[in-house]
Amino acid sequence: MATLQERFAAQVPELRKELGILAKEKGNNKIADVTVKQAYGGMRGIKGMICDTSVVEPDKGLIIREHPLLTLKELWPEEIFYLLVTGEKPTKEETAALQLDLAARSHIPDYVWDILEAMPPDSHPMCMLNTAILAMEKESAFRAWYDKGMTKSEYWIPMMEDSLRILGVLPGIAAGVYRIRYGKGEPIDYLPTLDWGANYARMLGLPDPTGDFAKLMRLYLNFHCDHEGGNVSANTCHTVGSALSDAFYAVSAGLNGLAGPLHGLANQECLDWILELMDKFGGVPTPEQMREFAFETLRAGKVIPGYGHAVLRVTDPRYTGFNEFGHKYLPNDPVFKCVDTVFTVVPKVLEEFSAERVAAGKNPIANFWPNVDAGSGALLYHYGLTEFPYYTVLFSVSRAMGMLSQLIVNRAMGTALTRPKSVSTKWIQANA
Ligand code: CMX
Repeated sequence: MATLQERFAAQVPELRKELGILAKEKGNNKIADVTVKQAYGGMRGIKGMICDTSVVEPDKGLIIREHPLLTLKELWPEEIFYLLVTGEKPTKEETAALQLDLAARSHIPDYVWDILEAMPPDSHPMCMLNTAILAMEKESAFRAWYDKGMTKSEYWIPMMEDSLRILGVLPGIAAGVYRIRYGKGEPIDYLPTLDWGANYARMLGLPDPTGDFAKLMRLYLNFHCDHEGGNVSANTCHTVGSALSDAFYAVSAGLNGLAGPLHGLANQECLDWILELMDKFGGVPTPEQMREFAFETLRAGKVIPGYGHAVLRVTDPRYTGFNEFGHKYLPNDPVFKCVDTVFTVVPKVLEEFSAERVAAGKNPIANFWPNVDAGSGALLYHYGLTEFPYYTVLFSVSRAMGMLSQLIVNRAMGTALTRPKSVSTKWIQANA
């Protein structure tokens, strides 16, 4: 049995050796060309950074350490974290040791509660979460070790410490944000005998007599864990971390990116859109009514939340996994039924709208299929988590695993300070 820290420590020398060989043998090989369109277009598709925890294949979706996501859906989130960091699935004993370690780090200091209580009552839950993480920066082991003096080869050790501390407190802080923001009563303590996902479900304080909500939370935390390195939150976290800012700074920064409506906030917007749709037609609308509503949204210049993706070109396997859960546990729920039917209507609408855009000289919509955010809200709503501005916080608790595992691996690899070269429009005019 090896703890996560011991297992990763054993891997680091080999990892560094491989990198040394790669740099020597392939250091000057080319991996990308960049067009002017890409430089203006959010650097879409440019290969210019490394992420070993996961990749997103346009035609397959998320692959974690060589495993397609849906083959991992039975894993609990803490097992996924172990896998993200080490590339190996933990044994039962290793999982139990990690659970104990997280529980031992789950105490939330009083000043965090004071800060959250003092925030304006209409603060966005994402702002509350990110503020709380940032407030705990004074605890950073990385900063303490750095101030005392450490070698570069040791960087990953306090980064691992900070990561485990953040993961230890995160479900409790996130659940506390829910309870404070929505007047649900005092925060609930972490139960060391429960796993990480079920703890989060329990600390939210929603009734769960069947244990199905805890199952959903484990799945939810599993599915949102990572999405390679270039998305806004991962990329932001990576860039901040590359300056050797500690994990509290880097994760809080990454999550501020997740709070954008084109990224994680789509999570809250999706259900809003579905409920508006149901409200307008007094229940589950017919496919024809959905089509009309979808076109109305598009003609008003808005996006249909939960559809499209910067990388994916197929239905997101995470949508498929949530859809399977819905069919198994809540097949007759009206909101779930509505989401399920939207899937049969919206891709066609987007395809037609894209053709109209192209005819009008605009760029096409690259992907008509649902992403992760299209399917999860209806499930949360069913179990009584009806405050959809909170949904991105759930996403954040999960995505912190991806960001933290990337930070640990990057510090072990000695990843360099991020500093791409920007050019001016005048330079493009003269040189491109
Ligand atoms: N509804 C309407 N228009 C859409 C669309 C949608 N669902 N998806 C893409 N488009 C539009 C874009 O807004 C863009 O229009 P402009 O050129 O006028 O700005 C055009 O189609 C081309 O975009 P694209 O190349 O297909 O996609 P991008 O890589 O630029 O954007 C994304 C990807 C996710 C931001 C976009 O599909 C979108 O806004 N979707 C809805 C919001 C959403 O679900 N976000 C969550 C994504 C998952 C996540 O990161 O968390």
